[in-house]
Amino acid sequence: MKMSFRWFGRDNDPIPLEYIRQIPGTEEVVWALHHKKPGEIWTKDEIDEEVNFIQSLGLKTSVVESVNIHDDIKLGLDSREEYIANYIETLENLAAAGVKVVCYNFMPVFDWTRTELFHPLADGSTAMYMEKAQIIDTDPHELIAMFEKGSKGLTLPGWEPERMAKIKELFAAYEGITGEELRANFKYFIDAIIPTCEKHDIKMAIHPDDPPFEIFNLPRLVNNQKNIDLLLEVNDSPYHGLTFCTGSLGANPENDQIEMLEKYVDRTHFIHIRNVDLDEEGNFTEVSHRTADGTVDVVNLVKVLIDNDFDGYIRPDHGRNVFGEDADSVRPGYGLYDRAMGIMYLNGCIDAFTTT
Ligand SMILES: [Mn+2]
Repeated sequence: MKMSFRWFGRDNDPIPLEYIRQIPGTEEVVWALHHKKPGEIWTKDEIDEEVNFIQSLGLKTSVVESVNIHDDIKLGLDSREEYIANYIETLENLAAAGVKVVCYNFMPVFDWTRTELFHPLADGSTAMYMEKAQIIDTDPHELIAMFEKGSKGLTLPGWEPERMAKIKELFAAYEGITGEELRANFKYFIDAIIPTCEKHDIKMAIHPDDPPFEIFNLPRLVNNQKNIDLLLEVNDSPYHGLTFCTGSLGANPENDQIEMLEKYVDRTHFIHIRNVDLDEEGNFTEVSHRTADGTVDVVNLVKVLIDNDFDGYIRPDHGRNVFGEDADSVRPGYGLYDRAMGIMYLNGCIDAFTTT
């Protein structure tokens, strides 16, 4: 298994690649062209420039997170044909640059959702937090009104202001869409791109929905065993696989992640490891990677990977804000220090299970 670290590019990430290289065992940078909008083609020149820069620092560029999917594809509109053709061209260009795995998601309207970005922990650090009731009890129309008033009550990171300005239209477009319809639109997309993936040896790794339950009446496709089974069944190619995210799946207490990872490890191309501390009301805090600090059994999840000779890519996922790191400059959850400690914890688990 290859250890990696997510990085948001020279314009967006204050963490120098020179520092990432100093985290023991880290050989890969998980990257993306973050200025690209969903549906746009990533050109060969743009890809080469980024890949060459990362590689010039001695790091590899095998994994991209994410190439986002245009809403017209998720909605199954006629205009999806153009966006699927663009996606295929992007995959061809990425494969030509040596990229092996593409992480993406198929969530309607929102990328990940939290209610607090700097929730104080007892040790003086802060972490992202989600209060389930605040999300579950919010009617989409109330939510739209909150955004129109400029409320900061809910945090929806990763969405550019242009997208938030369109939130009303997006909700209207998705109104009434069922899980079955969304899955059919997913199948249409994956069936269209998989021949390209097989031809050019580039694997698709869909990320679980975060949080792993319905929010604002929007359906979910990647949140529990039943739905992941249905999702994988739409196309049997091994090039249609998962990003197994232990933090996302860990926010649903019904997910037995050890059982799930054992079941899906052969279709898993990328794994995000983080711990969450899930309480009885379904609220969760993103804690340190250590098993004892939360409700995810990180040690035994790593053991499943080792026992199954997992040869894909792994990265620490969100970390806390620790050691006084400037929370304004790094993206929430994506500071250097706690993720570097996460890697060392994972390295310890990996070594403990592989050393003879
Ligand atoms: Mn993740």
